[in-house]
Amino acid sequence: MQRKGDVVSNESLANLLKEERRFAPPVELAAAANVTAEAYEQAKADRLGFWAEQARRLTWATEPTETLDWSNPPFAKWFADGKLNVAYNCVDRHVEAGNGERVAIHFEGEPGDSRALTYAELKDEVSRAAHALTELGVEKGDRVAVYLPMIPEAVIAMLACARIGAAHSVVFGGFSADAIAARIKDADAKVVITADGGYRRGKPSALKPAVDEAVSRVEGVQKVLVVQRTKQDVAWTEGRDVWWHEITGRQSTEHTPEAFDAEHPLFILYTSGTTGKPKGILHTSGGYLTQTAYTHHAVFDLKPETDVYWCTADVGWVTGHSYITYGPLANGATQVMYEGTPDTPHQGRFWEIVQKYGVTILYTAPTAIRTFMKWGDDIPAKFDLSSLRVLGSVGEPINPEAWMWYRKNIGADKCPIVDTWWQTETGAMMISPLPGVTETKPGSAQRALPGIAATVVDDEANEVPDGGGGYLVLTEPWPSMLRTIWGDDQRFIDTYWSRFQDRYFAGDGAKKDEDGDIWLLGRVDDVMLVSGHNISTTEVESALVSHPSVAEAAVVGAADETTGQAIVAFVILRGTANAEDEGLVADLRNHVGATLGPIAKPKRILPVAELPKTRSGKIMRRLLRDVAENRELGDVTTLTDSSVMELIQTRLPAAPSED
Ligand code: 6R9
Repeated sequence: MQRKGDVVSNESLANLLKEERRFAPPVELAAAANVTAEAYEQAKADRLGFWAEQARRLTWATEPTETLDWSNPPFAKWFADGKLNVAYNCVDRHVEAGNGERVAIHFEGEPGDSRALTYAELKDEVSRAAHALTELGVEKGDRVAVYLPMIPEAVIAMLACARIGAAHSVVFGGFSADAIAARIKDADAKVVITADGGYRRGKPSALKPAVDEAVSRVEGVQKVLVVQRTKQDVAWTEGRDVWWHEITGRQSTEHTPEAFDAEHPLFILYTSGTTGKPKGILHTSGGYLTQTAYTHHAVFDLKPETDVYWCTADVGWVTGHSYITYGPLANGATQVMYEGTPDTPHQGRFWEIVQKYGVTILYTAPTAIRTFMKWGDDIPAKFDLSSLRVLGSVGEPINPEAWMWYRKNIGADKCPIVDTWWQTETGAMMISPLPGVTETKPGSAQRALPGIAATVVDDEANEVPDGGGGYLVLTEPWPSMLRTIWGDDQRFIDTYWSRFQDRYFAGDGAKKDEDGDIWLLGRVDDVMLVSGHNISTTEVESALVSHPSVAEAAVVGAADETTGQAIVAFVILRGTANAEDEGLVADLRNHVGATLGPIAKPKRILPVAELPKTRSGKIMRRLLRDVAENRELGDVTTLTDSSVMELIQTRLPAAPSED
């Protein structure tokens, strides 16, 4: 019997397995790769020994002698008797090693202003900010909320907190006062760091008013530290508000970092999940930094002396924490940080930045890649992208067609693509190809990284054989795992550790192909049950995106009297396709039918201009389900742009297409 959430679906499985394109690692890259196939063997032979060795990438004030303490599962301790300062590891030690003149951050503002910060300068800035926070009363163990645009001060603020042992809680700059207030309250933050505003789509966009409103609604915030970015007018509360440049400007650039326990809290990051109150995911210091540093080194093959790395994520997303701030800086990387949107002032902005800084490693999200596909191949073709050597993807399953587009149009058919699966909860990458080792397959994240144990299980928690599908689980603790949900241990246990006894349930559906490689199928909450068949939204979306007229698709299951659920697809068309073309909708339905089988044909297809997305570009299918089932919209606070839903709702009267 098939049940909802039982992701096994043979007809669609057969389809993914039809993906037969394979790409060997480039010979030159493989010959000089940071990590070879041996790493898998080594980690398999002695997993904890492997991680103990990776921990030596860091500089410890007290070297750990313990690796993992799993005596009280699921509450892990890694490297528990070690002590370190995370900010020292990300900044000072590179200066001490003689690399103070190396650029840490090439900042590119949206209006075109730019600023380079060397490691020596970063050390000075972080030291001043650390002193400033102390002056404002922040102490070890406190929480600081950070609500900033994509400017270097965001990284400096995070590192300053880490330096003095205060946990930061970064709130995405697009969130509302409500969302900020809820997060300040839950974490009991004492200080908020914000800015007057940031540049978005060609104009200054205010940030401080949302903080002012949030702070007026909750107790406990003593100071609001304000970075001046746009110089727009701001309301000012005397005694509470402090200009960042004024207070940091009069501090010393000398600051002695204190060593904290490896398990000292580093940050809380809220993740909304599909329902309920946001979960404050708690990460700690030594294990987190070990795994972010190792994965950044291994998966991107980072050579700190020569590479220019660029992760396009926002710091408000876990990707910005692990792969802008902590992993790259722990490794002494030179990176680009961009403030704005990809189409300001023109749709080639990303490629112009790659060309300007000679970016060698680019890490972005499928949603961005599909947008670039929509804008057209001619745009990246106008720029010199020949510096690129490794391309990364994160945030959602990448559709095989988007993967191929990325490889061809951005990677000149030569750069390996690393499709990295991980979560806010996992802290760092878990499943990904290694660029010098893996023969890649478009659309698959492939294999657990060395030292990581992942598999796919069925409803009864049995591991599925190669060729089978089910739920993705992580079977061994890992260094950068979440330690708990802030203030709610029970919810931590219930959410992640109860479904498949002792194993961490990620909430994602997945399949293993005949080689044992893993294909992610999206959140199990999104799996559709149509006439007794489980169909994953990811596969129907990939089938739609493989049609030349479709740039992006979001698929949901809407309640249906006859079939239980019916497939409803929202599609964004590519440049020249016409949304009013009746024939096109029929054509798309047939295309899905031909690719996946008739059962997967969407009942309705609605061309739309935009899709509702989160900060990390994930489609909010929950809202689309509300639309498809004519319900009032649920919580929209984590949506980046709320006008999108109004636009979509106006499309609804379109007649359902007939079967
Ligand atoms: C890093 C991040 C986590 C969820 C995760 C999964 C989806 C992320 C993916 C992917 C397929 C990938 N996801 N990377 N799905 N392939 N390479 O995105 O964290 O925002 O917490 O989201 O994102 O569904 O469970 P977070």
